[in-house]
Amino acid sequence: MSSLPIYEMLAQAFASEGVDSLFNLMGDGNMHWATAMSKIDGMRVYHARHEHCACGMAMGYYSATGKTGVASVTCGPGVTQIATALSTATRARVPLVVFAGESPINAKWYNQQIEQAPIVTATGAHYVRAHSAKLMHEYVREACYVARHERRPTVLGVPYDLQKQPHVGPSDYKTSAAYIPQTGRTPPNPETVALLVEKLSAAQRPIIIAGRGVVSSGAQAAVEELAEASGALLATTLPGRGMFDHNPFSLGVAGGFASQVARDLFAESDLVIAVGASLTYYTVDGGNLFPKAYVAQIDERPLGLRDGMLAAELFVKADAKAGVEAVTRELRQRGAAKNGYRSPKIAQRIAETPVDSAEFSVAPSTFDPRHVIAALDRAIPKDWDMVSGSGHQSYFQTHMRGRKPENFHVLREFGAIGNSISIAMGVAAAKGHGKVVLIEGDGSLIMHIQELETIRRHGLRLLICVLNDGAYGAEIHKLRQDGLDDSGAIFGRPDYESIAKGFGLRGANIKDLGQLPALMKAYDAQGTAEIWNIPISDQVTSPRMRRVMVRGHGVI
Ligand SMILES: Cc1ncc(C[n+]2csc(CCOP(=O)(O)OP(=O)(O)O)c2C)c(N)n1
Ligand SMILES: [Mg+2]
Repeated sequence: MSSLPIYEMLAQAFASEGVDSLFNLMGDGNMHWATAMSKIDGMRVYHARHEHCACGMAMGYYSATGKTGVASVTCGPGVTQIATALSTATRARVPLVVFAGESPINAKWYNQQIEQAPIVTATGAHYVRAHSAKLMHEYVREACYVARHERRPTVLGVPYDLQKQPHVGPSDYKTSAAYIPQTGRTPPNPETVALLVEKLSAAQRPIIIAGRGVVSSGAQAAVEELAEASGALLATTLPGRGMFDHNPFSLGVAGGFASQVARDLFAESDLVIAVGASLTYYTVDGGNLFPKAYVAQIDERPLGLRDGMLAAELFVKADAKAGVEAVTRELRQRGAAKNGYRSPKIAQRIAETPVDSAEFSVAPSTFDPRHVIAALDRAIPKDWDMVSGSGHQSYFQTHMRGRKPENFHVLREFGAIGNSISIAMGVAAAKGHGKVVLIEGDGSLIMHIQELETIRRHGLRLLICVLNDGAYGAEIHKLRQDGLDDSGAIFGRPDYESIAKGFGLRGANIKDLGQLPALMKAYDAQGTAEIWNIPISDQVTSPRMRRVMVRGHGVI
């Protein structure tokens, strides 16, 4: 038995879970616990300026390390602030634990009282209502277990008067890891493998789309081998971006962000096999990407109905590596390898077709965003971590090349702008090497600009490149198309050089893309975060936006 206050014991339980970083904003409900956390040996505590950003940092930490992110907010207004972050984490299946207080259970009245559970569960997150002093260990374990095992954000609500009472249970804590089933790789059912091999043998133009499941299962080489044996072209989901950039038969990303040549080749495909990819609305471009293809999926968690559509017609339920290797084995046993969709002509087409060759008139002193991305791709070393921002500009950065998906951080499933600065901060905190770039829109960045202060105070090192069209680009293009006044979405280009400097960081307004290599050297040579403010044209629309404009609807 221990006589520690409960908040101390709770902090020790989190430390036993292997937590080494906490992203926090204090109030009545969490300040005792957060302070106890900060006294634990080796614990790094980051204090953000907005609760949403504390959660965003924890999500970035997860994206960079694969470990559960831990954030903390106070009760009441601290919890209402994080509805967007929780929804984002739910959609992106991010294991996240948020320690929130709860209003005191023994008070007759408390101004910050609100029913937290419905707010949290409405986002899809799990809520643990920790009201029994005896069960505190169980609560922490449940929160960590659900976050990790279900890849779902979880909020732990502990009334703050209860936190100050002495802990009455046993002092030893059994971690959630002991409760997580270790089942090893799921092998495929040989019957479904045989069905898929039949389809693959008959296909003339197969394409394999690899998703995040391929990365987590270490199946990249196995997927390339299957593609070669079956004559399939290769593509990835957006989070899998860059996986096969070295392969001459790689089309880059599938979906609404696909290049022109990828779209053309997908349009003629007769078989698409998704591996470790859940075939979201975005990956299949709302059903428009491969209308002629028979679709099969190899996945641990096959979903028949995905985003309102039939995801696939044949499902091989398996770990990506085990499933793909079984299909390749069976295919080889059945006969010789075939060329399928592969030929020197196709490789040449892939290599030579520009991503998008549409022409626009670009106003003086602004840049074509496609040229900006090409210049950034040359200036930023390939091994850097890259965080993808939101808005219309995010299309362009998708086409940077030769960067591994392990270093690519994109958590945009909920479609909320304003998240990426804190996600990038979490990546920078976890990596600690300063080789992190956030490419972001001007409107998204300013939504949580206060976090530049957090960056400065904690000495976080990252490079922020703003593709600044002086507007909510996503909105102006749609409004213009519909013949409406766009002025409500135009703000003028913020002077991010001065903003950065005002927060004690470095900044540069880019006048010439030729400056970038020298600026890169200067960034490397010092220890402070930096913003490059790059004025882009508000006339250049992405192919994705142009299609949305033609169809007159769509999700962007
Ligand atoms: C929280 C939230 N508010 C509003 C929107 C609507 N929205 C989508 S894109 C966008 C514009 C983002 O502007 P910016 O970051 O400058 O990127 P751009 O589209 O200009 O490239 C807005 C306001 C949203 N998706 N999320
Ligand atoms: Mg903008």
